[in-house]
Amino acid sequence: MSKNIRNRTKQRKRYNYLNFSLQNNGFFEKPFLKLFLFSLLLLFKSHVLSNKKSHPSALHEKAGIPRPEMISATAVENIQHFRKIQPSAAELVEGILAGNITALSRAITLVESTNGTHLAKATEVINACLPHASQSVRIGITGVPGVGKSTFIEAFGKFLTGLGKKVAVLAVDPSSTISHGSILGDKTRMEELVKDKNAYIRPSASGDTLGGVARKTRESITLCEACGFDTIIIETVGVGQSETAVHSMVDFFLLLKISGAGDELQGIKRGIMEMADAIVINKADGDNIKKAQFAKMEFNRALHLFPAKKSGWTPTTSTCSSITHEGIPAVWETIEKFLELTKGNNYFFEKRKEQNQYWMLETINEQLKTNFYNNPEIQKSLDSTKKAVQNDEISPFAAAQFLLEKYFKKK
Ligand SMILES: Nc1nc2c(ncn2[C@@H]2O[C@H](COP(=O)(O)OP(=O)(O)OP(=O)(O)O)[C@@H](O)[C@H]2O)c(=O)[nH]1
Ligand SMILES: [Mg+2]
Repeated sequence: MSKNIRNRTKQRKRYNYLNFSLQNNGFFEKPFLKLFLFSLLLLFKSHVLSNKKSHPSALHEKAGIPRPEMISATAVENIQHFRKIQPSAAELVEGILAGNITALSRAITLVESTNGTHLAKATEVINACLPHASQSVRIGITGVPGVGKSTFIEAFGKFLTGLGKKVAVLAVDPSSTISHGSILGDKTRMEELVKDKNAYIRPSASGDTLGGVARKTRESITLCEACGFDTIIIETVGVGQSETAVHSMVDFFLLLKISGAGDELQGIKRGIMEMADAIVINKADGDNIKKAQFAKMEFNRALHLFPAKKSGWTPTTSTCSSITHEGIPAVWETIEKFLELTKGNNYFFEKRKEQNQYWMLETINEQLKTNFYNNPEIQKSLDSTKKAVQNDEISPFAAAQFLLEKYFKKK
């Protein structure tokens, strides 16, 4: 009983205490809370204002990290100079002739531009560069995807810069018209060459037609040569028409192959074999050496079945490994022999003249086509005429004639 009374007294005491503290809370805390919140607000405001003073806008730039010493101050200055301003044609030419890579890249971008206003400036730059194009050798390299073109160019390019040469790598890649340049991804395969100050790697131009892309690469060659590059490598994927375009802009055409399952000649286009000045079997390393040797023999036999070349050159076959670099110097020796022969019999110079004519005609064809399809009158009638042809309402030839007449009348 007495325990019960003690418990109840305890409970009452606790209740009284709680009651008292609640009452006190109500009484004391409200003004305190207000004061506390108010001072918090003041603090926050002053913080924001002081921050605003030091960061006037969201675009405020921090000082950043200092430039590492290994980066040349002159190079940075050159890049900044050319980025900031839109250099005139004369300035670009001056930069290119002085060996400035930034000026070269800008000029190539100009050449690749589809903006009509850039055309005149690009033409001016190219014309001014033409007389200064260095004595160069232009090498075309083709091969199916995965054959090792990029790896080969990395090894071969490094070998050439080791000889004191200045190497420019350009590309004609039909797939790049969609993917905007495959060498760009390939740059990872050319890790060493990318870093080499005597090498310049440019992803292939993008465009609507192979002809357009190839023409831009052809013009880029002139710019690279004027910039002092004496060895120009043009890479292309050996699937489609791009080899013909590349063959028409190089002195030496190299077909890269790998050994297969003994059926080396299967599926290889006769046209590509005919164009090749050398067939190099890549990946001749490890277990693959014997197979590569066999493939070499087979290609050699096949090449002898082709008629003799106008150049007087007998195409060669060899093996190499772009990984171990075995056989890479021999490829250059072959090219040197080719140059000696074809410069001696004048074929080298005659071929370049022929190529120049080819590119003039190609450019006319290309421009006429672009101009035709961009004509507003043609654009208006093209779709309906196409439909009429599809529905046999008009013959394809009559429809073409109808559109051409429309185009020339409006000219
Ligand atoms: N063992 C060996 N592997 C090689 C050699 N050359 C290239 N490869 C490998 O073959 C693969 C394809 O090489 P790439 O250089 O990307 O071939 P690619 O012809 O440029 O290919 P695409 O750019 O797709 O047309 C890579 O995994 C290379 O490491 C070689 O000489 N030996
Ligand atoms: Mg590649």
